[in-house]
Amino acid sequence: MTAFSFRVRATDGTARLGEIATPRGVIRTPAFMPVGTQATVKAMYPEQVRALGADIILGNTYHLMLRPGAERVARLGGLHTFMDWPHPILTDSGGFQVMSLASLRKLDEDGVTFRSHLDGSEYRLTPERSIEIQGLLGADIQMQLDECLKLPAAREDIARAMELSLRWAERSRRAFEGQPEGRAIFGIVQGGDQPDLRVESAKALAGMDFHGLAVGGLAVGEPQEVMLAMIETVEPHLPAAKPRYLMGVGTPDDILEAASRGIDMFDCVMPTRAGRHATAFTRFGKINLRNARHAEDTRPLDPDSPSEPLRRWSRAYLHHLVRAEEMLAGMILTAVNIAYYQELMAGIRSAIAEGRLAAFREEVKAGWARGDL
Ligand code: PRF
Repeated sequence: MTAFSFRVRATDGTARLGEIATPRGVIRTPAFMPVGTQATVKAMYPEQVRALGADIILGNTYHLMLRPGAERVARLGGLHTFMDWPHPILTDSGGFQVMSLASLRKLDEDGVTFRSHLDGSEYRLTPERSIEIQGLLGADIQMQLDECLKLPAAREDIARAMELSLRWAERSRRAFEGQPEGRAIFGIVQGGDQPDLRVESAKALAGMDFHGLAVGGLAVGEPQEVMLAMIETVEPHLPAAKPRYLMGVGTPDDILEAASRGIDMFDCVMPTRAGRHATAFTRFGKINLRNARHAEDTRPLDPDSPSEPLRRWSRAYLHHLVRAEEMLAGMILTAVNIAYYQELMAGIRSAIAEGRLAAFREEVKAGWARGDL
């Protein structure tokens, strides 16, 4: 059985090219993890997600604890078997989703009580229960329970949430003890838009023996420049030998900028959600296929893309599927967007390997700026 390990293969400025080894396979970093909230990357077969270039997907404690239930998934063989995705899975801890989806939330020192957004029934999540659930799901990479505030927020609230998250980090790390060899747990840096609180959080977590660290509490309402400034602030305090994950980010531009600043892992609903809402991400920027200008456009989204979904169908056909509300529209555009995100990550990785990330960044941005002619 392979142990969990991370190795940096090359650097370019603060950017890193690396490899995370897990018993279920290697994750090439910088990596983008498609989101599979409900034990499915919506509209995709698992083998498609894999073929489009994903090494790892994300699952959610919150959704799966409500339905079908973590104990049930465990009885059914664990999340990998249940959904038939044999490659690595990272699960989020649930705190963030409780704050954005659940109702009647009550947070205390020990954990959070909330009502399900599905049927109103009451649940409780503590650091120990979150890790127990992630263990029952069989997640390869598990996340500590944390408290993430939306921005803007008052400094005293940001400080309180960051300190609570540190105490939950210690409890989560302890609860993880005894899980099978090869699994990993990441701590989560909080601290909002306050540089000194970010540094305090990163330093404390760096001393806690996590397998990797995430930067949480960003892309929650602040401008991109604030997000990037916070990454620059914490980066020197994140252990260089461990993977760094920027949670819930982001747009292709966010990813390019954050990877340039030393982030190794990303996840976001953007490519999958946008795909179900008629938007395609391409080298020429975003294209809204609902727009009437595509009605008789025989060109594919990108004839030179290495990915079949961008080459195969005309824009006119995709426009028709969107207007007719056909399921295939969401299926094709989700594939297009996962392909584009993975193509971007592969481009970032090659550029770091060759020491030309700055030039790559300018080329990619020029393509987006050129627009879809
Ligand atoms: N914490 C957790 N999950 C998250 C976030 C966080 O801060 C974010 C913030 N962008 C997304 N997902 N646990």
